[in-house]
Amino acid sequence: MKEATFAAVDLGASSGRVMAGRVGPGTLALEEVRRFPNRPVRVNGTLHWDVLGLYGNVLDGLRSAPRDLASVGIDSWAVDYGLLDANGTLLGNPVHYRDARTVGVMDRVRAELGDDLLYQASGLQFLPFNTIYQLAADDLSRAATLLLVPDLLAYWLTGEIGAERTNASTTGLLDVRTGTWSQDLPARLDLPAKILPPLRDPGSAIGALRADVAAETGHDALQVAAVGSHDTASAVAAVPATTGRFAYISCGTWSLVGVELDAPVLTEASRKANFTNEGGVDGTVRYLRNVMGLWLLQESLRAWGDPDLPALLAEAADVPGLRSLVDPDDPEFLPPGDMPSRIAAHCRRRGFPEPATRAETVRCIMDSLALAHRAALRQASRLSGKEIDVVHLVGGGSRNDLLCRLTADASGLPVVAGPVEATALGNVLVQARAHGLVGGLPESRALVAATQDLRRHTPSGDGARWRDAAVRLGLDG
Ligand code: LFR
Repeated sequence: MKEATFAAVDLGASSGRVMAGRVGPGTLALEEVRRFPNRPVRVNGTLHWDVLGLYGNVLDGLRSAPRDLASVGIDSWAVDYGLLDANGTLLGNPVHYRDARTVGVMDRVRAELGDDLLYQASGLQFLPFNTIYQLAADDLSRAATLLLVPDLLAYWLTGEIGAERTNASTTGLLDVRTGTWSQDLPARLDLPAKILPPLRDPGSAIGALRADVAAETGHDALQVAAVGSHDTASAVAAVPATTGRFAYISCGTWSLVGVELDAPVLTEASRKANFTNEGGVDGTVRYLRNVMGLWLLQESLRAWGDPDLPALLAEAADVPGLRSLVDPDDPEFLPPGDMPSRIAAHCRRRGFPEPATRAETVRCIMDSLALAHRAALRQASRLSGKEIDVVHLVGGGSRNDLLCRLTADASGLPVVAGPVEATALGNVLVQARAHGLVGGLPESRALVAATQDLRRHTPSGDGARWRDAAVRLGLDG
């Protein structure tokens, strides 16, 4: 086989897509087959994912995909799951990680078990929505199997049950040293360990489409492949790095800011800085921190009735910078709601002028994200000992020139923006590797660098202004 086409199902928090990726020597070309919104639905006060709607869109996407697919891989956001009963039937709609059911749960678990024990066991940053805390808030009495979202869709497609490792690493229940389910944590929390399915690695085969699914989609005997099913793992696999001394920002609803390592960092300083050791493709460690990301902008746009974004960003670029600032990672910004009002109140509280216009609010978000990127990059380097020469900003945020430029200015590092569809590319590349069409991570990344549109942003050299702003905001001087 010299060239082949693979389908990537990539589900983000606000939209999903089915892409067809053609891979061969010197070739890596993505084509969008289907794009669809992913709208959470509040039912009886609980925020859910419409997982059947998503699955229906996956089937529609496969139906429209080229006939000659070599395999299909699925990735999505992390941590969320469906529970199956003993007959394999889904018990209720998966709950959205931004739902309020976990309020107070993480603090209770941390008080009970202690931060050190939790961090040494899983290496995971403390986020209130990690699967472990969601499970502690859930009713598991009828649960026989837990499936993370991509594993649930793969189960519906193939009938096969399993847990892909990169996504399993975001649950808080995977042992960071052994890469297997923790024996200790479920017992300590009274969680039934039997619901955790066997683990599988990116690049392994999951199984062929069930006969009824094959008939419905017109893909006879199509293989479903395990990929880095955590979207961030796939995105990092497709970072177009040409040197080892790189950092990445996978920028969409979240900004995942960090470096790739061979081994986890489990020091007290790392725990206190809330850095995570998530599992990457090929046993790498994604050492990173979640920064609230474009969520702040997305929710603001929603509150404003979805005005024209490019026009607003152009206006924001002309607003004087570094006046109104927020700490984007303040937990008050996590739940859905009226973001512009929260931002204004946060500025007031912190002694910064309130943004008076939409453009000023957008500028506040962009400056604040750039400062949070700066802080996370500096800490990632300091805590891991890894030197950084270049920052690769991938994902939807790489389209946002203003944010890329400000991130370069704030960090004092060159920012290479793109590819926009890094996640789908990483998904496709892991499948292509399993077919021998491309080599390991360095070769995959070189192929991305050689074939995709990238834009370089050079820092302007006004580091002192950014340092002062970081100090004023209390974000790492
Ligand atoms: C990004 C992401 C992050 C994860 C967050 C919640 O899409 O997967 O890596 O922390 O969503 O699942």
